[in-house]
Amino acid sequence: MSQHYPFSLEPLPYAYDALAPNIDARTLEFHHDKHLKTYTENLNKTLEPYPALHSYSLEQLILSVPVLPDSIRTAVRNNAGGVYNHQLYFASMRSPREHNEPTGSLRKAIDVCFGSFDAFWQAFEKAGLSVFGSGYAWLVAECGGTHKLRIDTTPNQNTPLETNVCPLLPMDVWEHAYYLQQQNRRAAYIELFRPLIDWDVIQQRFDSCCQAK
Ligand code: MN3
Repeated sequence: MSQHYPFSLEPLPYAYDALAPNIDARTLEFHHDKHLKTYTENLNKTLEPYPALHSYSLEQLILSVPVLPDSIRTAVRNNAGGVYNHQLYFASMRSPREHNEPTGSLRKAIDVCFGSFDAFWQAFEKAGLSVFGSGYAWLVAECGGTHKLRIDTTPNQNTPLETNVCPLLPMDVWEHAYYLQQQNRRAAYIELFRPLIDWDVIQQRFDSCCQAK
């Protein structure tokens, strides 16, 4: 993600029906083509009168939120976060697989930090259910030498970048992520999210962000 203003709507990395039946095509189409598009357009509208910010990447904008002018701080947090979080979320999924679990160094870190993959998943599911209103559950890495993993939640479109950790896996638990298909059944959506996680991509994030910090 090395884009700058004007930000464009990044295409989905798969077809609308690629995640079916776990997430149906209509849900995915609305989520990407309406919700992400709106965040992208509103981010550009917010930044348009501020040429000094036009060279900033999404990450730089998010990290700059505390020092931005009052008049745009909330809009940048919501819309840069909205674009960043959704791009990461869509890129974290692939077609559903049975027995979908990570391997390699990420699996080892999960086993060390949570006890087992099942224990991790139970905690992640609980975090997703605990978000009041709209937000995300995250698997993040603390990259200060230990590669310690932990689960966080963020409200609205806030991102874990603000707390100086490496975001590995976002789970969008806004109602718009599941309402068309599941109505108010967030737990059903979370259970169906598990087979969709592209652990190869999450492993790559674990490798690269921990090297960079
Ligand atoms: Mn969303």
